[in-house]
Amino acid sequence: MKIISAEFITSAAKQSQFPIENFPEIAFAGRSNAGKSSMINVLLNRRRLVKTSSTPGKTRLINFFLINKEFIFVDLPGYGYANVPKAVRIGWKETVETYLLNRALLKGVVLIMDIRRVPEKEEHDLIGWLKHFGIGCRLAVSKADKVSKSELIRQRSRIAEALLMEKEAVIPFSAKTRQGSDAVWEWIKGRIHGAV
Ligand SMILES: Nc1nc2c(ncn2[C@@H]2O[C@H](COP(=O)(O)OP(=O)(O)O)[C@@H](O)[C@H]2O)c(=O)[nH]1
Ligand SMILES: [Mg+2]
Repeated sequence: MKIISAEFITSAAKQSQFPIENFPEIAFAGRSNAGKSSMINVLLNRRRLVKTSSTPGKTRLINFFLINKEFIFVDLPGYGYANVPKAVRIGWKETVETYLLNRALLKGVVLIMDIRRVPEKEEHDLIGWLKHFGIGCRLAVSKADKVSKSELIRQRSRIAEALLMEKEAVIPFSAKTRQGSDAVWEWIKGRIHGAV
């Protein structure tokens, strides 16, 4: 995908703050620190369009970016944050669910999780929930550069199995080596152009 322009539109904490722009949207979801912002930067060939953080749980807002004046990337706040008061956690969950549930422009969700982890309640819940509402979802397992080739194969199968998915549907990804970025783009392009 040739990126001609990528610009920050707005941050939103609630529905009334969602942008009025009318373009298909692709959202990036996952635990805080999973590598969502890093993936968006890699996909867009921008080093720092989206701030990445070594402090988990910093992003509390939904950030919208207009790409090629054609479609929108949505950086969702991460779930599964440690050291955050319960009330704040519930607020974030509400923000994300409001977005996922009400945004007719949403064409698909890239779910990102660290390849070294195993799916937990949050991933199971989100996948079940997206399925229930008929929102297309693709799983990318991030930080693939952090594991050996054999560990990558093992973890990919393990994660796919836990989520009752074909392992081919799980995309190994690395923001460091750009592994998987073509595969993620292929899926995104299909969603934007209306394929199922
Ligand atoms: N080695 C490696 N580190 C990564 C990768 N993706 C993200 N990181 C690091 O993981 C941390 C969290 O990344 P970030 O994109 O901010 O995660 P987010 O909270 O999901 O948006 C940062 O320190 C990143 O540099 C990756 O593919 N490989
Ligand atoms: Mg982030």
